[in-house]
Amino acid sequence: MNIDRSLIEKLKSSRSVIFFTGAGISAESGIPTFRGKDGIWNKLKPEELANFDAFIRNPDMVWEWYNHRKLIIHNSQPNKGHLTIAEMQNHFDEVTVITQNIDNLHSRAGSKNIFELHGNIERNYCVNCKRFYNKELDFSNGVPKCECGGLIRPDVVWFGEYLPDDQFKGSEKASMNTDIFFIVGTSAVVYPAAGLVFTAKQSGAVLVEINLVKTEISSSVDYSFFGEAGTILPNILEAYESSIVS
Ligand code: BJW
Ligand code: ZN
Repeated sequence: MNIDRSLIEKLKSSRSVIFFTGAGISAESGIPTFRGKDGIWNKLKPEELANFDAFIRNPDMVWEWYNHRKLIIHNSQPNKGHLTIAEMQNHFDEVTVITQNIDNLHSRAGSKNIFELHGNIERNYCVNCKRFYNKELDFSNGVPKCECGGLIRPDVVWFGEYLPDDQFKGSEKASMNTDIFFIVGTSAVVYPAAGLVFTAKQSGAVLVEINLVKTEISSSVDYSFFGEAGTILPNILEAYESSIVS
C-alpha cells in the first residue's frame, strides 16, 4: 500500500496523535456496525432501541438487545487495528483514543489514554437513584431492579442524552491540541461526537480518515484511506517505522 511521504513526514514531526474511532474499528473483531452495508440498523430501528423512552416502554426488549451484544463483545478479541493504535504509544509522546464504542476493546488492546464518549457496556446504573451495578446482573426474575425499586440500565449514551461531561470536555481539549487526528471506522453522523473532527481541524490538526467508504466528513480531511482499519493502520505504522530507521 502506498502511504504518502508527506503524511510520514508529518508523523515524524508529531508529538501528539489522536485516534477518533467508531464501530468500524471493531467490525473485524466480529462486532456488527450500526450503519452501512452490514449495519444492524438496516434491520432494527435505532429510535426503538437506543433511547430512554424506548427503555421505559419496553425494558425487556432493550435489555435483550444489549445482552445479545454483550455476549458478542465478551466472545471477541481486539484486532490488528486496536493493537496498532496501542502500539503507537511506543512512538509518540501523547496518544489519545477518543472512542464512540462501548465495547472496551481499546482498553483490552492496551491503550491507556481513552475517552469513552458513549459509555461502556460493562457498567450499569439505576435510572432512579443512579447507583452503579458493575457486576454480572441477575435476569432470573425479569429485568434487573435496584434496591430502591428503580430499573437498572446499561451505562451507555442514548439519543437525546448528554455525553459524560468529563469525557467530552477532555476529548475537546485533546482535539484542540493535537498534531494529527485519525478518524477510523465511523460514519461521522452522530453529534456532538462528530463535531470533534471540526474542532481538531479548526485547531490546525492534520486529518486522516480510514474507512471502507466515503463519509460525511471525507471532503474535509487531508488524507483518505479506503479499506479495512486492521490492514491500513499496520501499514501506516510500518511505513513510519521504516522511515525512522532509513
Ligand atoms: C470500517 C470497517 C473496517 C466498517 N475498517 N472502517 C439533527 C442534526 C444533528 C444532531 C441531531 C439531530 N437530531 C438529533 C441530533 C442529536 C443526536 C444525533 O446526532 N443524531 C443524528 C444521528 C441525526 N445526538 C444525540 O442525541 C447525542 N446527544 C446529544 O446530542 O445530547 C444533547 C441533547 C440532549 C438533550 C436533548 C437534545 C440534545 C447522543 C448520541 C448517542 C449515540 N448513541 C449510540 C448508541 C450508544 C450505545 C450503544 O452502542 O448501544 O452510539 S447511536 C450509535 O451511533 C452509537 C455509535 O457510537 C454512534 C456512531 O456510530 P459509528 O460508530 O459511527 O458507527 P456506524 O455504524 O455509523 O459507522 C461505522 C463505519 O465504519 C461505517 O462508515 C463503515 O463504512 C465503517 N467500517 N467496517 C474501517 N473494517
Ligand atoms: Zn436505585
